[in-house]
Amino acid sequence: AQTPVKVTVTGAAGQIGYALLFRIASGQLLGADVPVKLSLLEIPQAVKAAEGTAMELDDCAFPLLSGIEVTDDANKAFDGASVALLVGARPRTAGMERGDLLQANGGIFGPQGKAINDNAADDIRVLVVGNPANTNSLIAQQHAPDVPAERFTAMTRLDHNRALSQLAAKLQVPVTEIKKMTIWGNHSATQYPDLFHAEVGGKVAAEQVDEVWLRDTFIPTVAKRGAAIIEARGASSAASAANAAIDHVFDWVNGTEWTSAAIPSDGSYGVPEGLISSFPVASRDGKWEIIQGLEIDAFSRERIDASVRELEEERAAVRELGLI
Ligand code: NAX
Repeated sequence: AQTPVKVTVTGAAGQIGYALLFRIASGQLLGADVPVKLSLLEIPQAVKAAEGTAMELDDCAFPLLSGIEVTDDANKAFDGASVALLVGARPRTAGMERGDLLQANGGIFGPQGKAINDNAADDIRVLVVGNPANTNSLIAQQHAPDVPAERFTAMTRLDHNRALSQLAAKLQVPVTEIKKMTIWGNHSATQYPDLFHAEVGGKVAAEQVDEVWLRDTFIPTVAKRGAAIIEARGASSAASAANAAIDHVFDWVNGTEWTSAAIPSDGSYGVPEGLISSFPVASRDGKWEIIQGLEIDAFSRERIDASVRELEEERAAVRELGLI
């Protein structure tokens, strides 16, 4: 039998954790033939709740789930881990400035990066979900000098999936008809969902919708969907975020021709090297590759640049705070 793969989930007692863990244990993260061991990392006051979730995982008697540990010790949680889903983060609360938010998250993602560096398996792959996801991923990466930099990623797959579903609804086509969707930049309101490279029925998507809809409805609807979910549900996206995390890791491990993921920039498309920014990516042999050679027109350039500028500002801020 195959050795179980250890998957660590932080913020395991939270609402995304609750939507995520059962899907991992059922085989959807890595594949229906890959046994998994789960490690649930929480802060001390939430360990008991995470233990409750672990009891429910037990009660599913998942054939692929070979063990569960619950801990508040990051070194233990990441020991031997091959996949780390960093979901727990410090949310922005009323009156909190960006500097305070970055500082609080630096206090989480710096030490977790170091714990990954010191304890994880050689093939560790990290997906940061907790916001501000791109910059939290950068902080963790900078504390893990022994881990290849490209193993640190952040999630824009939820934005990608939102863009697919908005476009499918507009054109009255199944989502499977849409190819080459791309989210560029930061997982924030500045993100740029790009219809100039997306294709529907083999033709450019931007040419099948009117310009006003693209600019004034599509882009803001995708970028502000998180807020719309909070408004409707009274709670932030959880099952859809968990679903996107599953998609991201599954494709990273098993390969894909085209999706969106925030990965360390190599300077492609004018995105400064090292920023963890969303790109059109393929995955081959377990590695993300930025899809090259796309023509970027003035409309897209302006929007990519604006989102990348925000990422640069966040990087400058965490440098100034001594967090990286
Ligand atoms: P919850 O508040 O329900 O859960 C967060 C959990 O993290 C809590 O149980 C908390 O105890 C735990 N936690 C806090 N600090 C921790 C630490 N240092 N170590 C381990 N655990 C810790 O939030 P939830 O709705 O699950 O969202 C989690 C994060 O995902 C938030 O930062 C949220 O902003 C972010 N999101 C990111 C999305 C994306 O597309 N990248 C979309 C969904 C979501 O908004």
